This record gives sequence, structure tokens and C-alpha cells, in this order.
Amino acid sequence: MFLSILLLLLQPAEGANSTLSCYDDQGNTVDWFYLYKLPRPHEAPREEGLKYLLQEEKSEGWVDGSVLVEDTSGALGRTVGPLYEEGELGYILYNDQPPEKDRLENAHRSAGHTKGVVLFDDKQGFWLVHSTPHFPPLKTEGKFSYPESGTQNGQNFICVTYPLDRFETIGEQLKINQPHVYDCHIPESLASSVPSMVNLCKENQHRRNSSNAPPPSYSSANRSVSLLSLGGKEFISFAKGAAFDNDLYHSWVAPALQADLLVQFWRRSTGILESDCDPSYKVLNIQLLSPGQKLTFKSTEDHSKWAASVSGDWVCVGDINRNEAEEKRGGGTVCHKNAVVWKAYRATALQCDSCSGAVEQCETALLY
Ligand SMILES: *[C@@H]1O[C@H](CO)[C@@H](O)[C@H](O)[C@H]1NC(C)=O
Ligand SMILES: *[C@@H]1O[C@H](CO)[C@@H](O)[C@H](O)[C@H]1NC(C)=O
Ligand SMILES: CC(=O)N[C@H]1CO[C@H](CO)[C@@H](O)[C@@H]1O
Repeated sequence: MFLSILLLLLQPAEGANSTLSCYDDQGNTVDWFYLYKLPRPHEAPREEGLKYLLQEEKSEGWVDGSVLVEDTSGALGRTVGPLYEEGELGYILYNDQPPEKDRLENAHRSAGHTKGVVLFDDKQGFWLVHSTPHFPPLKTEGKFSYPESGTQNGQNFICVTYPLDRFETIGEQLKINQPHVYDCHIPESLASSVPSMVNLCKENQHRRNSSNAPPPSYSSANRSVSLLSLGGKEFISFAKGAAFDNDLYHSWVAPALQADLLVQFWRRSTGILESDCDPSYKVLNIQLLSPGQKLTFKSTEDHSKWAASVSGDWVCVGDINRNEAEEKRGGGTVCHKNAVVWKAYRATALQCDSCSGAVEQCETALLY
């Protein structure tokens, strides 16, 4: 009895004024997490398509999610949930495949191929980059949920907690990506800290009022910046606009990280770029995956877009598939150097397309 009163006193009142941060499955604030939503195996029940693996600073690689990804008590629900509460919150929801409740539904074809959530208050917040269509619901929906359309395929999420003063730079990166913003609000009290976010939100509202006009274009075709998380860890954001007109991974990320890359991306589209061994750094397409060595699936069942370096411990999670159309779309990736995270992602890639055209163990494919 006494203990439960004490617990009540120690907890903030239900719903109000939550700390805006990435959260783990237990409800602890974390500096960052990576979440791998697993694909639903053929003819398996719906729940199998809502399972996920999680890793954060304290995990030694992938750990089974303690609930289903749609659950409000899981890492994703706890992190995104505060978006639906009252308070002085700044937020930007963007997705080239917005929820059906969005008045414009499908984003203009020239808008960025990019999906994410930014949520912050006068102290801190998070930037969640992900691959899930129709996620998350608009704020007016009133609560967190996960779309049915996101159950079938694999999906990836990277969440990083940042102090308020990083969000201006994040807004600048988003602008380069030309996102389809389907819901946003920057309260007056935060506006002077994040003018880039204010502009992004205004421009999109204006665009929505004046029919489905293409997004404004920006002069810079691409920019990478180093963002320090609240915990002081470095995350590199690579952002490109439509004008970049080249393969994000081979022309930019691999030479910037000075490493060959293994890339997982959505294969079921036209104009897929083949593995590229030309000339300095190799970029190989992953064919077969097994995160945590439990479930094994093909790249065609995985909507995730991530890359692991062959050396140097880098992992990047982001927006862009390797296909011709997306060379001319905005979008980017967030890279971080961490030996434990790298090992987990690198071990996920079992088979790759070699540059000779054969499907082989990724190690063997790299020899060509
Ligand atoms: C867009 O329309 C809404 C009402 O539908 C209005 O409140 C808002 O000021 C308009 N925004 C712009 C930028 O025109
Ligand atoms: C833009 O991308 C090119 C590679 O295509 C790279 O060399 C250059 O440094 C990038 N620019 C910025 C500002 O990051
Ligand atoms: C600073 C802040 O966000 N305050 C909010 C705390 O929660 C109450 C009740 O939900 C809101 O009214 C405040 O605006």
C-alpha cells in the first residue's frame, strides 16, 4: 500500500509532460535505439508480422522486443506516444506514403522519398527515421498506433535523442530532403529556436492550401552534418535533394565513410541498381538476411533501407532504395560508428549480389 503510493508520487501524472526522448521497452529513456520490425512469414498469423528486435546502448546486439510493435508499452509506442499528448510540443511528421487520413494522401511524385518523426519541447526531443508507409497517425487521431500495411514486410527505425539546439540543423537537413510533411506544429514559444522547422511547416501548410503543388526546391543538392546526441554520440546525417541525381550509397556515403558497403533496400520496384564495384568503393546489394540469426528472409520481404560498412564499424539507416527513380528523389540516411551495432547489422547480411551477377555469401561476393 505504502509502496504503491510512493510509486504514484514518483511517477509523473498519466499522460502529462513526458520527457521527450527515445525509450526502450522497459520505459527507460535511451540516447538512441535501432529497431528491426521483422517480416511476417508466409501464412503466419498477423502477430508474427508485429514482432521486432531492438538494440540500444546497453544491449549486446539484437534483443527480442518484449511486446508487439503496435503496443503502446513498447519502445516505439513509448517514444512516439507523447506526440498525442497536450503541451508545448514542436513536431513534424513526414512520409512520402502518408496515413490515409491525410487530405492529399499520396505525396507529389517529386517530393522526397523520406519518412520520419521529429518531436521536441523547450529542452530536448528525438528524430526517428524509419521506412514504414502510413506511419505514424496524425496528431488528431489522438493516440499511437501501427498501420496494418506495415505488418507484412520488414521495416527499420533509428531513433536518436537530441538537445533542443540540434533541431535547427535537423530542420535544415529535412529541407534538403524535400519531405512530404503531412502534419506539423511549431508552437510560438519554440519558433525562435528552430526557424528552419517553422519554415518547413509553413511551406507545407501553404502547399496543402494551394492544391498538390510540387515541394519548393532548394539550391543545395546535398549536405552531410555531424549531429551530437544528448548523450554526446556522433550521428552523421546525409541529406540529398532531387538535384543530387546519383546513387546515394556509391557516389557519396561509401567514399565519405571510406568503406565498402552492404546495402539492404526494397527490391520490388523497377530500375533497381545492380551491385557496384566501380571504381574505388564497392556497394553490394544484400539478398538474404537474418537479424539475430533467428528468422531468415529475402530482401524482397524487407522494406528496410540500411547499410553496413565492410570495415570501420559503420551502420546507416535511412530513406533511399537503390533504384533509378530514387536517384532523383530527396532523402538520406543517418550513420553511426559503433562496433556492437555494426556487428549486429553486419551479421544480418548473409547473401549478397556479387558484381559478376551471382548470389553468394557476402564475404565471397566481396572478392570480385
Ligand atoms: C491554410 O488554411 C488554413 C485554414 O484551412 C489557415 O488557417 C492557414 O492560415 C492557411 N495557411 C496558409 C499558409 O495559407
Ligand atoms: C555532396 O556529395 C558529394 C558526392 O556526390 C560530396 O563529394 C560532397 O562533399 C557533398 N557535399 C556536401 C556539402 O556534403
Ligand atoms: C510545458 C508543458 O508541456 N506543460 C503541459 C503539461 O501538461 C499539462 C496537462 O496536460 C498541459 O496543460 C501543459 O501545457
